[in-house]
Amino acid sequence: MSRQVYVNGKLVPQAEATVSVFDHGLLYGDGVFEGLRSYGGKVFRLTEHIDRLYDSAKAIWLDIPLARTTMADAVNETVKANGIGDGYIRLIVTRGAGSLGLDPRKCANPQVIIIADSIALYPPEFYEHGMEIITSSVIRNHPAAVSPRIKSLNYLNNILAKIEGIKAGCIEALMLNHKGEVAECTGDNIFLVRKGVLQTPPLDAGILEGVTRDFVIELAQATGITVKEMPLTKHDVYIADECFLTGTAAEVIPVVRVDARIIGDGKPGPVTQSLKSKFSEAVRS
Ligand code: PXG
Repeated sequence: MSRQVYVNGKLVPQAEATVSVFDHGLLYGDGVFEGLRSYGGKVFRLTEHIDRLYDSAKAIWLDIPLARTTMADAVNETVKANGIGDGYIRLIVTRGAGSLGLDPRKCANPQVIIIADSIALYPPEFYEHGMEIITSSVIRNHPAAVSPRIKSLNYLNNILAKIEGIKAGCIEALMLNHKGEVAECTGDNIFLVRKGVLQTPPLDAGILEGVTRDFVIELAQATGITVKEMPLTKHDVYIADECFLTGTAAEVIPVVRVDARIIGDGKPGPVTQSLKSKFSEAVRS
């Protein structure tokens, strides 16, 4: 289906939604993005996603040429123009067209692009029975390089980890940080359950602060579950009673095998199942 895509203030048919081959987003991955979801036409946690986009942009010295409220309106307008109920929104800001050469001063006009489309879901059996992941040999970005807190257009590190997962027959892969601690998966945050306590790596483990992660922490706390943001190792993963991942695309997805080890009893556990259904109810209400 042909989409109306927002490009720099205008909705245009997707065939006309183009960027220059001199755009530094293409030439160097110089830009930032967000992936959002809408449920029944309403964008989930829009403010949080927009705030993260502007934080990412600030960290790379990219001035987004729109006020946050205008950006939020543009997202809503794009969702509406495409008649999207349950869907996926990709928000991209590139450095814009410049010359061949890194110098961002040559890029006068950042490009703002918003795509609203239907969402490709993970196979339902993963949600029902849980999925398998492996630990990738590719470590998450060192925090002193491109900070993992920035959702930049440089995703190659994560893509390499994902390819390793795919080669091993898994659709997600766990990434460790430069200290060998558990960071996150290539496009999802990770949670463990151990003796009734929900554990997840802290932000300084070098992870993206997932909007879904924050929401699941709130949901768990509201239910009286103790949540600990703590450094975790692969050992903690292997001995966990339960494991699940969170992300905009994945929502809450159980993990039952990691590096060929069975997690808990090999089935999605009770805490995971409860948070998963609470999540579904909350986003759809
Ligand atoms: N870690 C990383 C590295 C991510 O890229 C998450 C965690 C989860 O964050 P949110 O805010 O979504 O809960 C992400 C998000 C895609 C896609 O198209 C990827 C993400 C989100 C949406 C779509 O692959 N990654």
